[in-house]
Amino acid sequence: MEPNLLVLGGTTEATALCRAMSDAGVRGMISFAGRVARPVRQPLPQRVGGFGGVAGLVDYLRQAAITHVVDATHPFAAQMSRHAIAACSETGVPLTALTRAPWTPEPGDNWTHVADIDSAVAALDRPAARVMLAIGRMNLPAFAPRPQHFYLLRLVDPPETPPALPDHHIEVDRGPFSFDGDLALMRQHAISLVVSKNSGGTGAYAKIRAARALGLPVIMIARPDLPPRHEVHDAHAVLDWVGHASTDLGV
Ligand code: 3Y8
Ligand code: NAP
Repeated sequence: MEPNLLVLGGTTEATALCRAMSDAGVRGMISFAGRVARPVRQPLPQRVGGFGGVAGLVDYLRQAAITHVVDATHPFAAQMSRHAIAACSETGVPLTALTRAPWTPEPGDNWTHVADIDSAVAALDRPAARVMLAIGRMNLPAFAPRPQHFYLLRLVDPPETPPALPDHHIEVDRGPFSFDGDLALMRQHAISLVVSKNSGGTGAYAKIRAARALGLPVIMIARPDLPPRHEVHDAHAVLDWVGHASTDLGV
């Protein structure tokens, strides 16, 4: 049976993998949660929406005759990653994660490492600052107890309801972002502090480089812990893995 991959997408790396699979003639489907209005078009067939928990994903793997799962979701998409581990363990479908290393501070960086979103909120218990809060939409409600700051928010889609942050400016934009763009944006809003997820990769890194150039402190949120799983770090390694995993399975 020829490979038939399910790529759990939503990242730059997932898009690059879909391009590599299309070029190599490897069959598969990319999947999105449906978090934003228009996910970027991909060179593979795509599905949008949750599977319905682990059981739903198990059913999908069987019904779609998936031979391999590639978890190319964002490092903060921890629930999807846990579900993929559980469903592949239950069905015996091989799983690999296409991940990117966390960012590490470079000379000139002024980072405060925090464990999670709530620790970032605790770290904002300080006199009013001008904060670039570029962590997307989903975690914004957690910052309501820190109304003293001005917030520069960057969202993929305009919010249905205004965020509960009295002093904010919303930038509607989707990455990957550029150093020049983020430098200009941070100067335009006289940003004095950046809050960021340690997403890794290149698409969200512009604000970190811009903060370094401007000598700004960064509150860096560590990514959630995940159970151990097979991991690779680029699209070619995925295609190699599919070859080996297929031979092992005799598919
Ligand atoms: C729906 C699918 C590609 C993928 C591009 C990457 C890079 C640009 C940078 C900042 C940080 C943030 C956010 C971010 C980046 C890439 C990548 C990445 C960060 C899209 C996309 C989907 C999402 C979901 C969205 C979250 C949000 C997070 C915005 C597509 C554009 C902040 C993460 O409004 C919402 O509900 C947004 C939700 C999850 C985090 C959050 O909590 O709000 N990503 N982002 C995916 C789905 O439905 O399954 O349209 O392309 C993808 C990308 N966003 O193909 O080139 O690889 O990470 N995404 C973070 O890192 O902090 C923006 O503003 O500086
Ligand atoms: P999450 O919290 O880990 O997952 C919550 C639920 O959303 C999952 O249980 C699943 O629903 C559904 N889901 C998540 N990713 C999916 C996918 N690729 N395909 C189908 N269903 C998916 O996920 P999240 O953090 O909300 O991330 C959602 C999407 O945005 C993912 O594609 C992720 O890669 C992307 N993204 C997230 C972040 C971030 O900061 N979290 C950043 C950049 C991109 P069911 O249980 O019903 O199956």
